[in-house]
Amino acid sequence: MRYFPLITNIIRNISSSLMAKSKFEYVKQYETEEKLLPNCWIVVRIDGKGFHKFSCKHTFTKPNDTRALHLMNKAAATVMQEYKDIVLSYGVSDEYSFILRKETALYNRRKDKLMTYLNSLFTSSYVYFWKDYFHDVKLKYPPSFDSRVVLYPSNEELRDYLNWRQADCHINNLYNTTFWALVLKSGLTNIEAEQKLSGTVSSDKNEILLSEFGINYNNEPELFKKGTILLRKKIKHPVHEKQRHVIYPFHEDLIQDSFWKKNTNILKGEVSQDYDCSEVDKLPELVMQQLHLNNALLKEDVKE
Ligand SMILES: Nc1nc2c(ncn2[C@@H]2O[C@H](COP(=O)(O)OP(=O)(O)OP(=O)(O)O)[C@@H](O)[C@H]2O)c(=O)[nH]1
Ligand SMILES: [Mg+2]
Repeated sequence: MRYFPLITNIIRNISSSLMAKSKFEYVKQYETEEKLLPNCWIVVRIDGKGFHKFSCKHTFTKPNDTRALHLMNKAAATVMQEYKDIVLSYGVSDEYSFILRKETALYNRRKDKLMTYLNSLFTSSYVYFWKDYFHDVKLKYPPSFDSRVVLYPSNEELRDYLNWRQADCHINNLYNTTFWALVLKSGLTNIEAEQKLSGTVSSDKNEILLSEFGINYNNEPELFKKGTILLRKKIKHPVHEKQRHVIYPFHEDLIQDSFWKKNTNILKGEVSQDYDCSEVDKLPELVMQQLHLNNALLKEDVKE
């Protein structure tokens, strides 16, 4: 009788292991898993699906909607807060690139895990924070984003990747600013504006903007001209002056060496760097939110 519990346990263990290895289990062998090469920068780029239509349906301002751009930045900052191995993110229009440090061991460098987790957190954050940026504009249908992973073995290639995205931002923004000025201010049809701009170079567009609309392209917002670079920075809290780690948005030229000389930590794969923001008039809203501060009153909403 005293052996009865022992025998029952053995029988239970055998039957549960038989259940775990059901006859269907073999299908698992069909699953594949791609591990990303070691010692390479990992870039995950997401891009809005059909945002031409999405921006029309949600009456985005042309050519740049500040609410939409800040919402993209908020969603990307949320991703960076969750995944500390992202050293830099770069966003423009409906796309965001996330750069993971070369040595990251996140999810054992499994491609599917990295790509899908980053993408789904970005997408859910975009929807979750929508109302904070668009207020009365109702989200009419769920947006989605594609994503891809690209590996770059050297710092030079990583920099050229980012240069490519920022150069694209400049080219598209100059074109779109001129195109929409012609359509919205001069009353040209889309086709007429397209024809007028066909074959023009940058200086021609700058000239059209200045002579026809009094717009000096250089004075356009940096957010539109340069896109957004999100970096991890250690800053002094403006109220209690303790150090705080934040995701900080910059709108500057990353093609120049000076950007990389200022931010030496990025290529070293070191995650955060001190930033003296005492010279900045006003902390960006994205940073104020992380510090639980209200920009208008600069007083703490929530005690830390
Ligand atoms: N009006 C306006 N439109 C924007 C803004 N940002 C993005 N878009 C729209 O989003 C598009 C993004 O370009 P793409 O990614 O090449 O186009 P897409 O329609 O998203 O197509 P797929 O990415 O191939 O699915 C732009 O061409 C614009 O039509 C904005 O701030 N204002
Ligand atoms: Mg798109």
